[in-house]
Amino acid sequence: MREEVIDIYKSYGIDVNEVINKLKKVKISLHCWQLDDVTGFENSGELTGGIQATGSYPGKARNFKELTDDLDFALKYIPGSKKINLHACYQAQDVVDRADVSPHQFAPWVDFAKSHKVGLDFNPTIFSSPMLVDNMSLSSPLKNVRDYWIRHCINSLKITEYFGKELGEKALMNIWIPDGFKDVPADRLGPRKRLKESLDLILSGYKYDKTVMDVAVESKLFGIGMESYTTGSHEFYMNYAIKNNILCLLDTGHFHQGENVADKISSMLLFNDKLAFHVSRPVRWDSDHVLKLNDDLQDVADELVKCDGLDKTYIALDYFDASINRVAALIIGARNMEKALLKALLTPWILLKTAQDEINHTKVLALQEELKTLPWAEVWDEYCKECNAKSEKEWFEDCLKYEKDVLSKRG
Ligand code: RNT
Ligand code: ZN
Repeated sequence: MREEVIDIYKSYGIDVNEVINKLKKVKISLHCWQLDDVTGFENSGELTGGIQATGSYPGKARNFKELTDDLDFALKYIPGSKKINLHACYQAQDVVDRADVSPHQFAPWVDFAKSHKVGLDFNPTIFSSPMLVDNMSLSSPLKNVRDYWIRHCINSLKITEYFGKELGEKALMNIWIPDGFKDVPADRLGPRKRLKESLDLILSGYKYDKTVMDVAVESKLFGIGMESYTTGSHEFYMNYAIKNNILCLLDTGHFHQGENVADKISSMLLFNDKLAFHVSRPVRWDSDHVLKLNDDLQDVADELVKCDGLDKTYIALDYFDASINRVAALIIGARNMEKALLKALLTPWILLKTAQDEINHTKVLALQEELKTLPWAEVWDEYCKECNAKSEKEWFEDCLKYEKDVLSKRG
């Protein structure tokens, strides 16, 4: 990096090296499910309901070995601190029914995490299952269906706690359910009452160690086949989370088009000690496209930094594009998240806030635009170099070689 770059940022009161060191500590949780279109290892079948991935690019990971090979490759090209986000359908040995998952099935993942010096997060898998009856799980009118998923979630708490203890790094367990209705429901309250009771039973069903893990609940506005109502709406979970001292998870693809998810961060952090994120890119609907370094992503990163939220937030990626090289997709999205955070950390928020409080909105606008042409890309290259992750020019070449040597040989 040129000395001049350091001086330019210094003139705005920003210490570039301090920024780089800060960014190195921010954890990004990489979702394992981008590498196999959310298939998991229970059987090789496709998704059967609740969630969808589209595309048929060759080379998808088909088992634990292939998926961890891909992760092993991807991790080298993503700078900064990383975690791996797992789903319960990624049992790595002695596969059991989902209701019966235990730490044993995930022990190989802990070994992988230890050898790669990454943390782990966990999600009960409440989709693609015959026990999802009429698109309903924890809010189903059928008691046996609710009980099945309650058991699955309680066992998932134990697995998450095991991750946190084994790795000495807090693990997040996030609950997302697809429950909802295609058409206008006759009863909106009933399913939500049942979801509330199910969540209460999960949280009282196992007293997990809060020093090693957190629990979050993730809302959704609508889904394909659930266009008119989702039981787990944002209002439902926002209230449930604060009342029960767990975390609310905001998936950036789960709100109205045009709704600014970044704007929610300041409000959420005023009333919650912690917050969780799934960073995704919606295209017309919750389509889970690969993260681009666009204004929406930048807004989220900016707010996290401005609100002093980096230490209070779990950041996980959540997208699954099966139409392109899946390893490249993981690397591109993760690097873009890191770039957005870097740009946010390189911004002199004090100057901007001061101008706003001095009621000088012209200066705010002028400064906001001026900052856009600062040489952040040089700082990015330096950051990648210090993290031993390759530069923008280099990583893709390696990825193409990996595709040729490894991915293309998969049947
Ligand atoms: C689905 C949710 C959920 C999933 C993952 C696989 O709309 O975003 O987070 O993407 O659990
Ligand atoms: Zn999500």
